[in-house]
Amino acid sequence: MQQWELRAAFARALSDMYGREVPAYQTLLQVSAEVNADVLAKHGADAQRLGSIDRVTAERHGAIRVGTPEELRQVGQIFAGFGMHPVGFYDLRDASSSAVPVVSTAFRPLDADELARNPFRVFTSVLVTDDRRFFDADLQARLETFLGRRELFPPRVLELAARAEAAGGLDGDEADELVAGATACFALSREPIDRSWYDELSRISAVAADIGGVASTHINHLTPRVLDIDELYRRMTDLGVTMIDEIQGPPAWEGPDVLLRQTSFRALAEPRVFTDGPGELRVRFGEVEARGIALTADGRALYDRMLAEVDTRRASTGRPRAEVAAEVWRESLPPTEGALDHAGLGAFTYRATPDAAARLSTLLAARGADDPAAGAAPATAGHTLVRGHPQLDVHALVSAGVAVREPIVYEDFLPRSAAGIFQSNLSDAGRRDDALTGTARDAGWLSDALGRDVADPIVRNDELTRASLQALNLEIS
Ligand code: OOG
Ligand code: NI
Repeated sequence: MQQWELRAAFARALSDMYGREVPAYQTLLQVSAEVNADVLAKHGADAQRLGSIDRVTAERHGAIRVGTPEELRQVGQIFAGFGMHPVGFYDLRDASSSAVPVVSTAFRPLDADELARNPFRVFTSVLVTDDRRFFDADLQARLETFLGRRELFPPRVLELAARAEAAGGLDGDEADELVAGATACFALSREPIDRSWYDELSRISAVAADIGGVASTHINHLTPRVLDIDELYRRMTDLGVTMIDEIQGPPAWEGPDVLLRQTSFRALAEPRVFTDGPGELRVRFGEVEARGIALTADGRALYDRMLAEVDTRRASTGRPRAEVAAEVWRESLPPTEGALDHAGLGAFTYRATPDAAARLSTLLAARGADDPAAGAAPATAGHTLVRGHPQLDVHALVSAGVAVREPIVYEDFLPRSAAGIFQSNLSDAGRRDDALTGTARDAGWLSDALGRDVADPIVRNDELTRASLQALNLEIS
C-alpha cells in the first residue's frame, strides 16, 4: 500500500472507531452527507470548486493532545508513515481566556496531488509543562514524572511507521498492522484513572487533566467537512443537538468563502474507570467545518485586522458577532474571487486553457506590435509571462481566456477558532496566573522537538502559485 492508501485506511479506521465510541458523531456524518448531496444537486460543478465531492466526503480532521516533546516526536514519526507532515505553529496559551496550556501544529499531506487523494490531517497539541502561569515547580515535577512513565506509542508501531516513511508505503500484512496499531493508540483507554490526580490538574486546566491526568491519549474529535455549514448548523439544531453559540471564523456573507469556518457541539459524558470506582468524563466533542480559499500573507494580515475591527465594534455596540463581522467583511474584502486575486489577497494557481495558443495570438494581435517592452529579456516566471509583453500579467491572461485561475484551498487551522473550540467545550475555565511569565515557544522549538521541519502554510502556498506560473510560462512561451 502506498502512503496515501495507508492514510485513507487510517482515517477510515479512526472514523469507524470514533463512531462506535461517540454515537453523536454518526449523526453528524449523516447530516453532513445530506447537506453535501443537497449542495451538489443545487450547484453542480461549482460545488466542487474547492475539492471533488469524493475528497470532501472522505475528508476528516482529527485532534489529539500529547504531554511531552518526546511523545510529540513519536507521534510525528507515526504520522510521517502516513505521509502527514507538520505544518504551522499555533500558540493557544494566550489565544483563549480559558486555561489552555498547549502549543500545536497540524500533520497533513503537503503536495497538491497527495491532498487530492486523501487530505487527512490531525491537529496536534503538546502540553507546556514548564509554563509557570499554569504549573508551579512542584506540580511541574510531578506532572513530568507521571508523563515520563507512560508509553503512548508501542515500539512496533513506531518501527512500522518509520519503514513506511522510508519506503513510501508498506506491504499487505504490515500495512494492516500499522493501520490497526496506530488506530489503537488513539482509542479511549479503559485503564483506571487516579481521581485525585485528575482533579488536581482539572482545577488548573481541564486540558491539562485530559492530557496529563490519564496514562494514554485519545482522539479528541474527528471533524467532517461540509459544503454549507450554516445549513448544517440549522439541521443539527433542528435534530435537538445543542451547538455552540456561533460558527467560528469568517462570517456568512455573499463574497468568496475564505479560510475556515467551524462549529461544534459538546460531547456527552462518557463512562470511564477510576481507581476508586466507575465515573464519567466529558472531554470529547463533535465538530464540523467548511473550507474556503487560502489567503496570501497580505490577505492573512487583512483577516487579522478585520478580526480586531470586529472586536472593537462589538465592544462599543454589543451587537451580535455574525452581524458585525459580515458588515466588516463587506467593507474590507473584495466581493469576488477575481478581485481577491487582483488585490493579492487570495492564494491561487493558474494553468493554460486547452486553446491557450490560439487565444494568446488573438490577444497579441489585438494589442498590436507597439508593446513598449517588446524585445525585452526572455520571460521569467512570476515576472514576464509572455516574452516581450511585460504588461500582460496573469490577470490579463485569465481575462483573455489564455489561463484559468484555480483557488488554493485553505488546508490549515485558525488559532482563534481553535482556542474557541477548546474553550467552548470546557465546563471550567481553569486558572492562569498572568502575573507570571510564560515559557517562550515557537515554530523553531516545535521543529527541534519533532526532529522535523515545520512547514509555513503561507510560504507553501506561495510556492504552489509560483510553480504554476512557471509551468504556464513554459506552456505559452
Ligand atoms: C484541538 C482544538 C482545535 C480545530 O479544529 O481548530 C481544533 C483540541 O481540542 O485538541 O481541532
Ligand atoms: Ni478540530
